[in-house]
Amino acid sequence: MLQIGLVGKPNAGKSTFFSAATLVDVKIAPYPFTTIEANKGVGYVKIKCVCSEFNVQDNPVNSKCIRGFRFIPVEIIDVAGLVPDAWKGRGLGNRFLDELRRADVLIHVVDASGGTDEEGRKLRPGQHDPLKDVAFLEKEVDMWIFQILKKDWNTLIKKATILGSELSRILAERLSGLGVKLGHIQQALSESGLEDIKKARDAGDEKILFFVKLLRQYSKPILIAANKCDIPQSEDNIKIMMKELKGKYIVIPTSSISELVLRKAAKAGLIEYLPGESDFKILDEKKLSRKQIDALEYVRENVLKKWGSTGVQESLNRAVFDILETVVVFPVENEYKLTDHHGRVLPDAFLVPPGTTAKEFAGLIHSDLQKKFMHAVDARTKRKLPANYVLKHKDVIKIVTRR
Ligand SMILES: Nc1nc2c(ncn2[C@@H]2O[C@H](COP(=O)(O)OP(=O)(O)O)[C@@H](O)[C@H]2O)c(=O)[nH]1
Ligand SMILES: [Mg+2]
Repeated sequence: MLQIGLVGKPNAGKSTFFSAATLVDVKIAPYPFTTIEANKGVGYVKIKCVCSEFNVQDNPVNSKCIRGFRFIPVEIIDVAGLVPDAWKGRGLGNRFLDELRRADVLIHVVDASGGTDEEGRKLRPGQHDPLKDVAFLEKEVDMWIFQILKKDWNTLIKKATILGSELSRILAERLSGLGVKLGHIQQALSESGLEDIKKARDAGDEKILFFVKLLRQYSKPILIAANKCDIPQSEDNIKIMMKELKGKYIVIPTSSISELVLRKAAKAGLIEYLPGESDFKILDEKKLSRKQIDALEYVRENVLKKWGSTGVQESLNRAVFDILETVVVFPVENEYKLTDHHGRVLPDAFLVPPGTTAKEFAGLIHSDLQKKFMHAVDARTKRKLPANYVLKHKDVIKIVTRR
């Protein structure tokens, strides 16, 4: 499953974001190092489902369809707070960084109110510059990769020279545990001018670090959730962050706590609310206390009306669809009825990396499907698609195999 890592300093709101996104209760407390074990859970990205386009009633199996929106599962990990110099092992740093190995994309939860210092200690809102947190996190992840590479750099170069193999392959082998792909390494090597083994051999720390920065951008891309947008002091900070980080980061104003309040109320049947929506409806006012109504109204006025949504769903969606450019594919066995062999309509929605071909997709479902692959069929046009057809977002396809 595609994995999203939540990162940031203590008390930025990672666990609250995690609880909201997964609606799993985890310990939420106002002091550092509350979360020692990284929490893993299932959250969802949300798309407009194809059921309405085909005008069918679907029977989702691997995902959920609510009011025409398909919610597709992703794995979310809540990593305990990063403190400065975590890469040197400070504050259980390495352990936390290790938790990010498998992450495809990171959501950096930043306290946009400026109400926590760099170690996560409480301050009055407005006392800390959240832009500093962005730079700090970049540095931590960069130094983490750098120290791993630096330690073995000469050995790796020698190995590439002796074996006569490409440096990128040797590096990919070394970094495979970090979830760094060969393509990312090739791209970063070429952009840092280290493709040439002689240049790589002579590279100093600065040059290696430059390569590492590029590598981090490709292999662990980051989206910024400017959290606590419900606090008044956040407004100016968010404007500054958006301006300063423009072109470099996607910044999403977020109020994790508001999303948690709304999801809990919706789960309890008190309100009608779908994640990502810009409003909610109170179902039965009599069941709510004055305090609960006030809290909900506060969220409506200070978050939903002001920012458009709580930002939690948008953060997940944009990380998956805008940063990773993930494509959703609906496989079916009957291209007319859009069913699987049990007769279920549009049962599954798969998240696949951009550039995935029809035959590769068959392999993601089952290795046997790939072996016996003949062609695919586009359920919209009923046309045959060749093995090397590159899947498009929301394709509905049937895989045809040899007997
Ligand atoms: N006002 C406000 N407070 C929040 C928000 N998200 C989290 N918090 C509070 O910030 C504190 C730390 O949250 P937590 O999720 O434990 O942070 P973590 O250490 O990053 O996991 C708690 O007191 C939360 O209630 C938010 O969106 N708005
Ligand atoms: Mg936490």
